[in-house]
Formats: sequence, structure tokens, C-alpha cells
Amino acid sequence: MLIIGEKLNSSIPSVRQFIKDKDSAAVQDLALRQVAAGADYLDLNTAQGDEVSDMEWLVQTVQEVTDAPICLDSTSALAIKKGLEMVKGDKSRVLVNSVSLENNRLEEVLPLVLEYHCSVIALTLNDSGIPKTAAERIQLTEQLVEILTKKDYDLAKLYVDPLVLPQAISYSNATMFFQCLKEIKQLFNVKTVSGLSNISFNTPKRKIMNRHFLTFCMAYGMDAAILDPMDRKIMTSVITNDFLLGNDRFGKKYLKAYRGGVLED
Ligand code: THG
Repeated sequence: MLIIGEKLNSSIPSVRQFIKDKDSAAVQDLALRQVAAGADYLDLNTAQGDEVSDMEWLVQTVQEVTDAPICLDSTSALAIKKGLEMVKGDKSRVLVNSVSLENNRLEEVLPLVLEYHCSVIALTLNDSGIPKTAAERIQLTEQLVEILTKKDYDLAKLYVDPLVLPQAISYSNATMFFQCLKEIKQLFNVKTVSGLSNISFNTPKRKIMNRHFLTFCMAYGMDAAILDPMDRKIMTSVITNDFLLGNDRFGKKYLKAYRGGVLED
């Protein structure tokens, strides 16, 4: 499974402060530690602050120390545009997070995704919000796939995020999410992704919920997750699950993690 490192997120108070202070060393340290821990992408989220200038600064600062692919996490089309412009080298390696059927998100962001041939996360969301049922989310996925197909977008680069809602709000939220993961793959043969941690909102011992939820998501074929790769327990779950699910031939990665002292009982 693909790992998108979540730590460079402006909603985390310490990170918000690093961005405010233009503390390059702190941001670069978080970037490098996530890459060392196994992040395939680095999510850069600027929701709290001046999105455009923060995104430009984050992209530049991170790319000074690593070539790891960037995931631009913003609802501002302009921040995504400026972020893309700042990216050095092959811009088709960027993952745009995200588009949806909400407002003008598709109209404004899709042209950028098409121009640079980026990967993209599409949320199953429209102007009425997040649908309550799996069937409605599947329908939104169908609409998104149809639009992207018409634009000749390479669907292999699409990640659908069916959006996790807290289990504390409805006891069927997790099973509904698993159904979405399964059906989106079955019906459209596209990849899926999630941010995981919403599942445990308002629940004690959140990390237990997040890890067990992750295991089910992987069993239902989820292709990518936005998580903290420096959390050894969740990484132990990812690595063990990949081995069990047949995604790690000869257990090469499992053994490498074992030797590197990553695996935790
Ligand atoms: N889908 C998509 N994008 C997303 C989300 C999603 N982007 C933002 C968010 N959800 C995923 N990113 C984060 C980043 C940080 C935290 C949660 C989700 C977070 N971090 C705390 C910290 O680092 O201090 C706590 C970490 C912990 O204790 O485990 O809470 O759903 N497409």
C-alpha cells in the first residue's frame, strides 16, 4: 500500500507555527523523517493560513532536501496551481489532493491535473455534502469517472477517497466505508485512498481504532492511506498486512522492517 505522510499539515499546531515562522529546518526535518520512515508521498496541507504563499514556501522548502513526490493538499485551486508551478522536475509525479463534485473544485483544479498529467485524489462529495449511503457515494464516483474519461484522463492515476465518517456518529460508518472501497474497485477498477483518522473522532484510544480500521481497509483493497509514517505501530500494521495480503513477495519488506527495528509487538 502506498503511504502518504500526513505530518506537514497546517492543522497540527506545531506545524502551523513552523509555517508561520518560516522555520525551514523544522519542516525539512519532518519531511526527511517521514521519507526515512517509508512515506511514498509527502502531503503538504495549508488549510490554516495563507494558502497560496504557504504552499509555495512549503513546496520549495521540502524540495530543497528531498525528491520525494509531493501531495498538494488544499481546497484552494490557486494554491494547487502555485504549488504545481513551484515543483521542480517531473510535475506528473505530483498527487493533487483533491478534486470533488463540490462547487467549482472540478472546473478549477481539473485543468491543472490534465495539463501536468498529475495523479489526483477525488472525494465523493458534492454541494449537498458527504452522502450518507454507499450507493450515493458510488453514484458520485461514477460521475467523477465519467467526467475524467471524457477528458481522456488516465484512470490509473485516479485515487477515489470515499471519505471516512466517525464510528462514534453511526455504528455502520466503518462497514459502509468498506463497502465503498470494495464496490469502487469492482465497478470502476480505480484506486482508493483514505485519511483514516476520522473514524476514531470522539472515541478514546484513537490510535487503536485507526490501526484496526486500516487493517480492514487494506483487506478491502485500499491502495493508499494518509497517515503518520513515524508511528511505528501503524507502520507495523501496514507492513504486516501487506505481507499477509500477498503484496510483499518473500516477505522482503517485512524482514527489512524487522532488521531495521521498525516492527513493534
Ligand atoms: N482525505 C484526503 N485528504 C486529507 C484527509 C482525508 N487530508 C487531511 C487529513 N484528512 C489527513 N491528514 C491528517 C494530518 C494530521 C492528522 C490527521 C490527519 C493528525 N495528526 C496529529 C499529529 O500529528 O499531531 C495526531 C497524530 C496521531 O496522534 O496519530 O491528527 O481524509 N484526501
